[in-house]
Amino acid sequence: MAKSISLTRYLVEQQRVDGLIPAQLRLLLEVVARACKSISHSVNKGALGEVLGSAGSENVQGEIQKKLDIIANEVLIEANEWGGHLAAMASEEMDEIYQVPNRYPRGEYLLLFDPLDGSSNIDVNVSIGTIFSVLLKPEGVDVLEKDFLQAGHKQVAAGYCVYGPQTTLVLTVGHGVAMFTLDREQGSFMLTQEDLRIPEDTQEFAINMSNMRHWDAPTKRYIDECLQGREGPRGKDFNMRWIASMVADVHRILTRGGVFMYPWDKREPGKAGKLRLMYEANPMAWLVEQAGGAATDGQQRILDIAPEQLHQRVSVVLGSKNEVDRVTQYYAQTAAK
Ligand code: AHM
Ligand code: MG
Repeated sequence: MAKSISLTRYLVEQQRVDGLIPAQLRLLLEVVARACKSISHSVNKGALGEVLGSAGSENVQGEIQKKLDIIANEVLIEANEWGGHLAAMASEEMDEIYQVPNRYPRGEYLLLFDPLDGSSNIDVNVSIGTIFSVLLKPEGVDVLEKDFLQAGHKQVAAGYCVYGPQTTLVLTVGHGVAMFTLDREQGSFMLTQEDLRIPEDTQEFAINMSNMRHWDAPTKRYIDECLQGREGPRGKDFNMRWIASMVADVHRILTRGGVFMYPWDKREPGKAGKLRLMYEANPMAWLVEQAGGAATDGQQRILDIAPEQLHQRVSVVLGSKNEVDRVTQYYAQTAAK
C-alpha cells in the first residue's frame, strides 16, 4: 500500500533526509499551512459564519475590502507573529509592512501574502485562495520596506492554497512542486501529487476577454490567432477558461496546462497591469517555472524584475512554455518595429 505522507512529514523529510530546507523555514511553512486551514474553515462556513459581504473599507490599491479579506489577513498575522521564525510580513491588505512586535523573538525570514485572492468570487461561492512568498531578511537589525524589494528569483519558498471543492496547498522550496489536499477528518494536508509538470503545449487560454478593446497589439494578435482556431495560423482549436481567481486559474494550469494572461491595458495606462508583483506574480511565476512552465511580463522573466515598490503591479503571462514564449516573441517583434 502506498504510504500516506502528511505535509509535516514531507517537510521534515525535506529538512532531515534531503537537507533542502532549514528547520526555521519548515516551521514557517507549517504555520502558514495551519493558517490556511483556519481560513478554509471560515470560507466553508460562508453566510453561516457571517463572513460574506463587504467590510466597508478600502485597501492601499483603492479596492473595497471584503470581510474575508480582512479575516484571512488577521489569521495569517496572528498565526505567524509569535513563532520566532519571521522578522516581518507584507500583505495586499496592508499599506505598510508589519514588523513582528518586540514582545516576540524575531527570525530571519520575511513573509508576503495575498490573504484572499479572487475576492470578487467570495460571495458567489467560487474558488478563491491564499498566495504566499518567503524571502530571507537582509542583514540588519530593523526591517524596512526596502528589505522586501528583492527579485522573485530570491524567493526561498512560495505557494498557494486554493479553497475550492477541495482545499489544496501547492508548494515549492525550489526543488519541484508538490500538492497537498486537506483531509478534514484528520485535519492534515496530505501529499497527493509530487513533481507537478506543466505540458509545454496547450490549447487552452485564460484571459478576461471583456478587456479586449483595451489590449495592446501583441496580446490582441495572440488571442485573435487562438480564436481563429483550426482555420487560422495556429491550425488548431483553442478552449477558454476565466475564473477571475488567479489561484484557481493557475491551479488548473499546474494540473493540465494552459496559458494565463493579465496584460497591461489602456484602461489605466499608468499602471503596469492589475496583478501585484511581490505577492501574486512572483510566487506564481516560481511555481510555474518549477513545474517546467514559463512566466514573463511580455518582455522579461517575471522572476528577474527588480522591484521598486511593495505594492507594484505587473503584466503577467504564465503557463505552458511554448505559448508563453510565443506571446513574449510577439511583444519583442512589436518592440523591434
Ligand atoms: P484580488 O487580489 O483583489 O482578488 O484581485 C486579483 C484577481 C485575480 O485573482 C484574478 O486573476 C483577477 O483579479 C481577476 O480580475 P478581473 O475581475 O479584472 O477579471
Ligand atoms: Mg489577489
